[in-house]
Amino acid sequence: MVVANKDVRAATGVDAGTLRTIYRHMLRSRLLDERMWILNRQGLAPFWISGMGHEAVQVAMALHLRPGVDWLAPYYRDLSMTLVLGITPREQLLAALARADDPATGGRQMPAHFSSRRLNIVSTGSAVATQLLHAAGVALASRMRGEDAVTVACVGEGATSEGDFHEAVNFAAIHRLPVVFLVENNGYAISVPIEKQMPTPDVADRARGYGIPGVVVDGCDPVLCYLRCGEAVARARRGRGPTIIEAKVLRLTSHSSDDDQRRYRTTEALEAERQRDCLIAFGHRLAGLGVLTPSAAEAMRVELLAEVDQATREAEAAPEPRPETALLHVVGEGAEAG
Ligand SMILES: Cc1ncc(C[n+]2csc(CCOP(=O)(O)OP(=O)(O)O)c2C)c(N)n1
Ligand SMILES: [Mg+2]
Repeated sequence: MVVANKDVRAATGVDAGTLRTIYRHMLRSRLLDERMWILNRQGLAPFWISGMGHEAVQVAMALHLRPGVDWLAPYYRDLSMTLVLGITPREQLLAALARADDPATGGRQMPAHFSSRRLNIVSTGSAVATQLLHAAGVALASRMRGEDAVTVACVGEGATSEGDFHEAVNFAAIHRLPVVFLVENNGYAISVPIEKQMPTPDVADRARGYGIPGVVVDGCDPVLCYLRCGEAVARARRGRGPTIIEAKVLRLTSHSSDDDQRRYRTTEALEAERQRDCLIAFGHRLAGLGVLTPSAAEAMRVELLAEVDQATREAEAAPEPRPETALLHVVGEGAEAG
């Protein structure tokens, strides 16, 4: 069954081509994410922290940004966002495998600490929520330069308990800065469930305290995410100030490759989440809409897996940094010379 684009738009609010693009980006990210876990378990990647279950909202948000013009202050789960903006699978793998050719830091940063000068993706530290302050500063700089760039800053719900979150949102709200705060709420901060993190179920409620909109969206529904993110980005671009978007997402993996969530979540709860996997659900939905047949989706998977395979081969073959460069860019340019 193939349906007319106007019917797809009437049913979803989004055209068929965009729906296919969203699915493709989600699938690409999932396949690369799975590869990172394999490389970690093979002892080749020292660490991995996954975006599985977060893909829908990340892709939806990133598609509203102009790569290299708008700004992203990501956090460690934002593999999908950074892929959409243009960090290639090869570059992602060079970073994860700590290769010298990693364009971000020459293999010196922890895996999943994404950055790209070329794409305006701000280098991130490991202290959670600090990226929000960077984002407020970047947005202020864009305003002072008279540019119409929008900055998106991403954070987990647990990290919104940090003072940095409140300081960044307060400052951005006072100055009506062109920034969107995307809270990716997966219900856990490592092993701490949200009810032990905050006294209210929705982070978005906190927006009211700063006089800005707070929007809750089903982070497993890429269509709703695409619409709500588009509104928030447009609002920021028009000079109307920040929005907090809270996407209720799933954490389909343990916190990181160093964690085992079976020690603090029941088998039933984990199975229930797997049943709600945004990628699988979206695939079924697109098939039902007549936008993407299962065989077309399978062909897409084969093609994208070939890309990930090729990128893996190239990254594995790439040289490691030379030992004599160990201090370069770490404690100052040329510091190793004495
Ligand atoms: C300031 C600070 N405190 C603690 C940590 C250790 N830590 C790393 S990730 C994390 C959990 C964050 O949870 P959340 O914000 O919900 O993001 P998620 O990992 O669930 O996406 C913690 C406590 C840290 N990196 N920085
Ligand atoms: Mg969380």
